[in-house]
Formats: sequence, C-alpha cells, structure tokens
Amino acid sequence: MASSGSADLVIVANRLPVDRVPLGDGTAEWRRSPGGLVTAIEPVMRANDGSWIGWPGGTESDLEPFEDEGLDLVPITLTQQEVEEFYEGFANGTLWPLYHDVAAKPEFHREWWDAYVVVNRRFAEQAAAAASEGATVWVHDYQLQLVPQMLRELRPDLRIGFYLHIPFPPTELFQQLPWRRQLLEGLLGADLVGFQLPGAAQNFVRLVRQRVGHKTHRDLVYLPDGRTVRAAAFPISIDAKGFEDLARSEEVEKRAAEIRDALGNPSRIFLGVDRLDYTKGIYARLRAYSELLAQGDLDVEDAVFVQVATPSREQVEQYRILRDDIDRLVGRINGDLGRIGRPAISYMHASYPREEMAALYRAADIMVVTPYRDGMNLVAKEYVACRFDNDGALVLSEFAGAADELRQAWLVNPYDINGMKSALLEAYRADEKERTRRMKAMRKTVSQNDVAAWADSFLAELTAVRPSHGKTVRPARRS
Ligand code: ADQ
Repeated sequence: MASSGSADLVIVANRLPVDRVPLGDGTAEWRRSPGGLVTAIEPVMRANDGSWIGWPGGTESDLEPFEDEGLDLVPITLTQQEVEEFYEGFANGTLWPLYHDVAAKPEFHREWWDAYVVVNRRFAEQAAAAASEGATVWVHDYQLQLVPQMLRELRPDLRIGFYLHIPFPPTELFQQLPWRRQLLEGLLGADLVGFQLPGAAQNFVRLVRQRVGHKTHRDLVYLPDGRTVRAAAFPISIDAKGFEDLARSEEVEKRAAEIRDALGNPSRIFLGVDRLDYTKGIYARLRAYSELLAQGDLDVEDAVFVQVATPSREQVEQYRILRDDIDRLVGRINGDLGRIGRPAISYMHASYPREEMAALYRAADIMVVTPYRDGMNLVAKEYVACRFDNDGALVLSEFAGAADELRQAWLVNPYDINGMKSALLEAYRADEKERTRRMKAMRKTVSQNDVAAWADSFLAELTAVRPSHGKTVRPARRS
C-alpha cells in the first residue's frame, strides 16, 4: 500500500479549476477557468476542505502543489506528446465523439491508448499520495476512466467514486472500442459509478454483464472479490441561488439593459451560449434561424440572434474545421440577411465572467440550446435560474440530459431543421401566460435540485456502507 497523505476528500479531474496564464515577462499566474466541471465542483470542494488533482493546461514540468483562493491544488504534468496523444487524441479524438453518439468519427490509435494508460496511472499515483487513510476520492469524467482501478490497487483502504459528466454510449457503439474491457474494469475499481441519466447507468451494467461477465442485479455489480459496485444516475446541476442572486443584482440588471441597447433594442433576443463543439449543434441552429429570416417569419428589425461560442480544443482538427464552418455561415447569413446596424446574428468568440453570463441570460427572451447529444447542459439550467421574473423561453434539445428534468421547455430534435424552426417560432410567438407557466415549473425543478444537492447525494451514496455482498459469483470471463 502506498503511504497516505492528509486530504480526507480528493477530487481527481482532468483539469484543475485554474489555468496557467503566461504574463509575457517570463512569469505566469493562475487564473480561474470556466467550464461545466469547475462550476459544479467548486462549492463541494470548499465545503469539504479537499485537495484537487488535475492538469493545469500547458506543459510546464516543475509545478508544485499550491493554494489558490483557499483551494488545495495539485498540478499534474503532461508532456507535449501526452497532450497530443492522451488529451487531444484518446480523450477528445476517440472517447468524446464515441460517447456522443458518433457526432464525429472517433479515431482508434494504439499509441493514443498507451498514452491514456500512462497518464491515468500518473493521476492515480498522485491521488494515492494525497489521500489520508480511509479517505474519499472522487474521480471525474471520461479522461480518467482507468483511475478507479489503478487507485484501488495502490490504496484498497479508500472509498472511490467515479462520475461521468458526458453520456455513456449505447452498448453497440461502446463495443467498437478495442479497449472496451479495460475501460469497464477501470471503472469497476470504484464503489459508486455515477452517470447523468438512468439509461447510461443501465448501459454500463449491461456491458459489464456482457463483456466482463460479472453477476449483476438491477444497478448493482457483484465482483468476485466480494465488493459490490453501484451504478446510478445523479443528474448534475448548478449553483441556482448564486445565479439568481447575481441576476437580481443592480449591476447585472444594468448590464442587461446595456446589452439590449447595444443590440438596438429589438423586440426579441435569441441567445445561444456554448463551447465551440460539434456536439452542440450550433451550425444547424443558426441555419434554422436564418431560414426563418429568409422566409419572412422573422425580421432583423425586430429580432437578433446572439451566439456566444467559446473556442475549445483548438488543436483538434475537427474543432478547427467547425470554427471555420461557423465563421463562414455567420458571414454568409449576415451578408445575405443583415441590414446596416442590424446584423441577423451577433457572433462572439469569448469567455465571459459569470456576471456577464447572467446579464446575457437576463437580456435574452429566447434561449436556444440544441446539442445533438449532451451529458446535461448547464447553460439551460443557468438561464432558468436567472429568470426570476418567470419570463423567458427555453428551446431545448431532447438529446441534452437537461431535457429529462426541464420538460416544460420547447423540446426539439436538433437533427430536424423544420421542427427546430417551428419551435423557435412558437417560443417567439408564445404569450406571457404561456411563457410564465412553463418557466415557473422549470424554475421549481432547478431551484430544488441544485449542485449542492447533486454533490451531497453522490457523496452520501458513496459513504453509505456496503459490506461485502457474500455471494458466490462467477469468476470474470477472460475474453
Ligand atoms: P460542457 O460541455 O462544457 O460540460 P455545459 O454543461 O453547457 O457544457 O457547461 C458549460 C459551462 O461553461 C456553463 O457553466 C457555462 O456558463 C460556461 N460557459 C459556456 N460558455 C461560456 C462563455 N462564453 N464564457 C464563460 N462561461 C461559459 C460538460 C458536459 C455537459 C455537462 C457538464 C457538467 O458536456 O453535458 O452538463 O460537463 O457535467
């Protein structure tokens, strides 16, 4: 057993909640980075005085553990080759597209897999060194699916939880992976494997039964060593109250008015906010909107579409192609349909502070969230949290995890351009009574199920004692 450290709660995630930003004079500083995971985990970390292990971005090699705004952070070093093979390669060129229903073609390369194994082991070793005797370790997401098993081998005393933020694919797709069995066994090192939706947990259990040959019953897997692993859904959420308080602040209210003003005070503002990713359906959404303008159902004098897209994973070819495609589409739509001072689409590549996000949500009449596949989608929930006036409309893809809870949104199939056009128009034309009825119901859901409730329920389930199952189980099939 490796010697133990002092943290009672260890978060292991691909990224640290900070970026290393070069200052130009040879030095660098840490800056808070945006993103779904950081937004979700930070409150839990603070409440539990934990340690967070992750990659800070970049390839600097002699970084020491440090404290940032009260968080204990342990940086993991990646070499340039590991960034290419583990992060851009296996994580974002193989697993990301495969787990998102092959929204792009996944590539399978043996050297990417080798790098994935090496880097997962590094994370597991750091977690083993940081965790105190009997500590709880919570491993996050698709980049680190081998860590639970590697960590259990090093530190059998730990409680290990794993949470997958993205969808878990249907069994037919998962089976394509040459390393499917190793990934399943990696995850089975955890005591609790959490997913966004129940269907994902069911896919996982079915695969474990079929591919690894362990005995299963409902959401439980019985391992030959006597351990029981539970697979269950824990739909992630946001700091709903934090967003609402921000939205109610005078500064945000003022900024929202400024935004509307700067856009020429149109009667309706549509808004899209996404990482620039091919799973988010940005291209099809803008096309649907532009067709409504071209047909005369909407008018640029009256409506504008604000699309904020944060550039992401820019070293991966598919992301560069997507960025160019959307740049061209926006240029064409504005060239064809805009008028002087009245663009059809107001498009920004930018990452904004939370205040600006809240102001955008306040300024927008119709929020458009249309991913082809999304684990949850926090943007949809953030919008709802900011609409304390019970006004505003949400157009939401059926294939975002959030659609399971936000049933009162205008739900759309993002592959169906005509269906999306109808939903955009319905949301645009809906009267106040209809908007309020829907928004009130969604606000209730989001405020009752916030990120604190999510983390509490995961950690409570993880700490619930599960003694050895004592069953006679078949040995794992070796295939
Ligand atoms: P993401 O794919 O990154 O997350 P999402 O859930 O929408 O997607 O979270 C994005 C977060 O980044 C939101 O909190 C949003 O406010 C923020 N953000 C987006 N654009 C921004 C911008 N321009 N400036 C500043 N902040 C911005 C992954 C999964 C999701 C899952 C989350 C959490 O893909 O399905 O919901 O993790 O589990």
